[in-house]
Order: sequence, then C-alpha cells, then structure tokens
Amino acid sequence: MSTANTTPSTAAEDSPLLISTEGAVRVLTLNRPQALNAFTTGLLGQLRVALDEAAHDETVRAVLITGAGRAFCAGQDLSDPHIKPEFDEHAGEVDAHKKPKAKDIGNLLDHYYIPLALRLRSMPVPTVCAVNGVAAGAGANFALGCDLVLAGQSASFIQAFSKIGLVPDCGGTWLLTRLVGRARAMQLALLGDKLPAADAQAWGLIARCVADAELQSEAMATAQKLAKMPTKALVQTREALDASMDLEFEDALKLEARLQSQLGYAHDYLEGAAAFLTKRQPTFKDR
Ligand code: T3D
Repeated sequence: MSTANTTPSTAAEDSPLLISTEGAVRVLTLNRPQALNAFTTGLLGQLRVALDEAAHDETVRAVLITGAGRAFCAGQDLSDPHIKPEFDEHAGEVDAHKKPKAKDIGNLLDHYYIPLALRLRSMPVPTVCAVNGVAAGAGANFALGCDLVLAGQSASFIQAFSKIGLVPDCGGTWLLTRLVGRARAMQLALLGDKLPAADAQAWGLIARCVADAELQSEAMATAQKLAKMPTKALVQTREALDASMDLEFEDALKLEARLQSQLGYAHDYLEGAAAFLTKRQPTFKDR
C-alpha cells in the first residue's frame, strides 16, 4: 500500500491496531503478526473505538481494514486470559475427572464481538477489507462483514470453529448462508477446511481475488473510489440489499421507494444529476 500522504494517528508501531489516514480513507491494520493478528480483548476494544472514531469523523468517507504480516486474522486469540480455560498444560489431554474450568464464551461475544460486528455493519461509510493472508474463525467473519472484500491469491478463509467445538460466530451463520447458500455454508462450517481466495471469489464469498503484490494498491484504489462516491447512497444500498433477503418483493419495492424518497432531496442526488446534465464531474459531499 502506498504510504504517500498517510498520516499515522497511532504512534506506537507495536500497538495491536495501527491507524492511518490516506486522503478520505481511514486505514486500520490489525498488528499482532506474531499471533497471526488473532483477536485479544485489547485488539477487539481498540478496533471498535477506531470504527467509532471513523464513523464520527466527517472527513472519513471510507474505511479500509487489513492485517500486518502473513495473515489477516486467526480469529479469537485462544490464549487470551479472558477465555482460556484453566487446565493442566502439562497433562497434554483433558482428564475427564479433572475437567478444565471453563469461562463463559458467550460473555466475550456479548461484550466484544456483537458490538464490533454491529458497529462494522452499521458504518455510515463503505468498508473495504484487504485479506492479506489466512482469515480464520471470527477473523474470517469479521472480514466477510465488510462491504467489499478483496483477497490476495495466497489468502484463505477458514471457519475454524467446528475444529474446537464451537459454532460460527461474529455473524458467520447469517453471512455465510446469504453469501454462498446453505449447502456451501454447511460445507465451510462443518468441515472447517481452508477455502483458497480464488475459490472464495468463484463461490461468491468475496468480491475479488487479486495477485498478492497488487492487493494493497487495489484495495486502496477501491476505497479511494468509494470515498469519492455518494456515501449515503452507498450505505443505504447496503441497508436495502441486506434487508431484501427477508422481504417480500413488494416490500423490497416499498423500501427502495422510501430510501429513494430520502435520497432524492439530498445534495448528492441534486449534484449527481446536475453534473450529468451539464457534462461535468460531480463532487459528492453528503455523509
Ligand atoms: O473463546 C472463543 O473461542 C470464543 C470466540 C470465538 C471466535 C473464534 O475466532 S474461534 C476460532 C479461533 N481460531 C482458531 O481456532 C484458529 C487457530 N489457528 C489455526 O488454526 C492456524 O494457526 C491457522 C490455520 C490460522 C494458520 O496456520 P499456520 O500453520 O499458518 O500458522 P501456525 O503455526 O498455526 O500459527 C502461527 C503462530 O500463531 C503460532 O504461534 P507460535 O507457535 O509461532 O508461537 C500460533 O500459536 C499462533 N496462533 C495462530 N492462531 C492463533 C494463535 N495464537 C492464539 N490464538 C489463535 N487463534
């Protein structure tokens, strides 16, 4: 990714989340490469705050999320003290008589993953994910929650949950069935096998698989393109497409009419139509 005009707003290079801005694009980089950017509660918290800040900053018109190092994100950090069960690490296997003392994983979801997934899905600007390597468990589903997902050819997606006795979370059950249909969602979720990025594109799980060397520049170009577009219309398109899955055809038509009715009074539509009719480039401002 080009670093030209990039303003780092997080000084510490060893912070688990790096934040920078390139033009109107806020770039968030998961930065725990030694653990394949696995989510700790600290990283999850920082990510949510960073998304909140981007949402409230009127100068931000798109968000780009990626990972440092060879992975995008290996999902929940299984060694995080907030969820790691207490067990005898030397025994090698779980002794049925001395069951590990488990912690309530649901609490972690309630306090961290659910607010994060809702925040991501309700961003007032478009979101782009550049999946630069393996995306596993919640890392895969966080990526898939973004509006446009690009992946490098060596990246892959793994619904790792079944391998450790869990169900897909971070929106996985909702996203997978909608993106690839039940049969493929079941295959991914039950077997927990690695799906290479090229197959993910062929399946319709992601928008594009690109050469590794071009991933960051392509993702940035996509985010910059979105940042110049009519933001409100893009965000309401997300809303309408998501809602359509649960609507009757007539109700989808009515939702489109309601959104169009609002957008028709907004600056961006007036500007877009005027620019077209006067054969000039539009300058969109609404957010
Ligand atoms: O409590 C809950 O679990 C609730 C929340 C659930 C949400 C979830 O996301 S559940 C799913 C959690 N994730 C996983 O189960 C994936 C675990 N990781 C892997 O299966 C593999 O690491 C990968 C397939 C992602 C990549 O494999 P590979 O061979 O490229 O790398 P590696 O050698 O396995 O990992 C490299 C290092 O990253 C290694 O550390 P080390 O030995 O070099 O010090 C490994 O332990 C660490 N690492 C990878 N994933 C995690 C992790 N450390 C902590 N947590 C991880 N999830």
